[in-house]
Amino acid sequence: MARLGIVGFPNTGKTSLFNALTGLGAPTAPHPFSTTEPNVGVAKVPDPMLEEAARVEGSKKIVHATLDLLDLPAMAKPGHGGGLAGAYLGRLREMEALIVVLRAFEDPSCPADESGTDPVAQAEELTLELAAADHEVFARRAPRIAKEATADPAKKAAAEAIADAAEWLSGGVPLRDRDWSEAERDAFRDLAPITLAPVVWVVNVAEDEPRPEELVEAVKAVVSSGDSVVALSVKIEEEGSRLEPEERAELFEALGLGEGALATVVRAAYGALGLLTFYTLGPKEAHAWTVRRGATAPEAAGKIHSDMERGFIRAEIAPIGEVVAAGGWDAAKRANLVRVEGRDYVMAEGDVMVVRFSV
Ligand SMILES: Nc1nc2c(ncn2[C@@H]2O[C@H](COP(=O)(O)OP(=O)(O)OP(=O)(O)O)[C@@H](O)[C@H]2O)c(=O)[nH]1
Ligand SMILES: [Mg+2]
Repeated sequence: MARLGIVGFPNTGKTSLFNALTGLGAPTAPHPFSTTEPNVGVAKVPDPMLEEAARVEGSKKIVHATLDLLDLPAMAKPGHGGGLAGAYLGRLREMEALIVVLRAFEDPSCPADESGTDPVAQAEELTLELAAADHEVFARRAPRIAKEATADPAKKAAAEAIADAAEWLSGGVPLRDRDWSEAERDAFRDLAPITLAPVVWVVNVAEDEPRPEELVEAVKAVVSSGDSVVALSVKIEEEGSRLEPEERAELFEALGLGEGALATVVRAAYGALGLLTFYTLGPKEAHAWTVRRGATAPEAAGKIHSDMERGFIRAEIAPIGEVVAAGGWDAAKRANLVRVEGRDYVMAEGDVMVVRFSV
């Protein structure tokens, strides 16, 4: 299961966002460094199409796709010795993607840390800190592996890749800003770089922020081009997450917020992780499954049950939108919308699948 870490400077609203995304009630406080141990939880990937499909199929139960979230302690400003604490960086290295919370709200009752309320300044500083942390590791490894490579020519390519990356990072630039080959990425793996992981930046704006889009554009201009940037009020989203769905819809409607921004954050994270959703539908349950993008039909079948991968014969496939529009799987079959695919079929986002297998 993919692990996403929520990070940022002190008192930016990380734990509040974690609570909103997971429905949990981890303690928050108006003073910095209130989180000392990571909070762990699961976020449901919002999926209106799955709910529609469950309705047309008459499924008794709905199972959403999920993401594992960690709410991490605040990132401290480096002390005079410089650099972030090793234990903290160790945790970041275990994450497959990061959600960074940037504080853009003023609130005298919970003063901002010295990192302030300018989201652009925070994004720039965080980027530099994380690049510096990776640089330290790569620059330490580079001369050693170069030496090893003189005795073992098989290590030559890896040594070059690591030296290259150390040089790149010395400019304060994240690794993900450059296209690295598969072999280069493999060479980096043991060093568990932080700046290769995709980032979703969340600008935590005041409830009455007049121009959140401008803040989004300003942050976009200073972060990696592949990163997502979302502006939202964590406070409103957290309040909304505690309401019943209908009440929440009413509140967000009144505020002109649509479905709210949490769904956007989760979907951006899901996309950043290179995952796609496929579905199985039936009277018992409508189930969303997660598989990496590029997975074949047998690999996807293996997510449901290992027997289905081992004994895979073929799959019946149709896009969920067409299944819903047709009025259900059987109706979609009658309308010839269901295709038969073999072992080599590469799954597409939103495929509904029925696996034929024998073991
Ligand atoms: N006004 C306002 N207050 C917020 C918002 N988000 C969080 N807060 C408040 O800010 C304080 C800190 O929130 P937390 O969620 O604990 O922040 P954190 O980033 O986890 O803090 P640390 O773990 O101490 O780094 C709490 O008092 C929250 O109620 C917001 O969007 N608007
Ligand atoms: Mg916290």
